[in-house]
Amino acid sequence: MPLPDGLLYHLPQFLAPDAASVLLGQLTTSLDWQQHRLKLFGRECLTPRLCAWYGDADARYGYSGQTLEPLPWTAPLAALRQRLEAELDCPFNGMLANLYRDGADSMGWHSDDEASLGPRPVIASLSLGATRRFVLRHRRRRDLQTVALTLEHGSLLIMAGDTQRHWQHAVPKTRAAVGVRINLTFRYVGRLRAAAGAPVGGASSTREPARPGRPTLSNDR
Ligand SMILES: [Mn+2]
Repeated sequence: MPLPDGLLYHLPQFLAPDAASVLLGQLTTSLDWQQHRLKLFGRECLTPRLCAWYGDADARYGYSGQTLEPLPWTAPLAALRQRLEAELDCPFNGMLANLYRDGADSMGWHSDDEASLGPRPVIASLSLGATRRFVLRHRRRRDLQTVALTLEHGSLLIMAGDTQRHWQHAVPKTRAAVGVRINLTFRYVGRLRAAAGAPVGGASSTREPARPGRPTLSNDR
């Protein structure tokens, strides 16, 4: 779908409803859900959602001042990763999961722009459970309206290109009575040295030649 300065794909029926429901049940009970502490303006608070980080052994993920050690892929997560890599022709080595318990759980405005993700990350985001609003706003251009999507059970949203550089996204709270939503965001994170400040991507890095046919998605390092 069109997004100035960005690249968004929305596949509403990536998983059939039955398969999505099976996965929702499995992941709600089997993932190692944690409520992380965040430092905001010097104050420690608990995130208004539960999180879990899974990935390859070297896929440490630093964000908001903490480093997450990956838990090993579970069978359903490994199968999803494999399908996404094959269909998108793009590598993923980690998955940040978020669990929104009800409408009071949310995600504030942010971009996934950590250096370890590289300059133009491809983030594949699978939604399971309750439908929530997902909103994007341009970081600088006030002439562009906020873009709102409803992310339904079994849908896949892909953020690519310059989306993280130019846009922020959020999952606002809602007063509607909504149940649990799980969101799986597959990513590619660079090695820890990269997270510590070494350049990732860009002109200085060695890049594999892009494979033909999919010029727009590139987590290649
Ligand atoms: Mn995000």
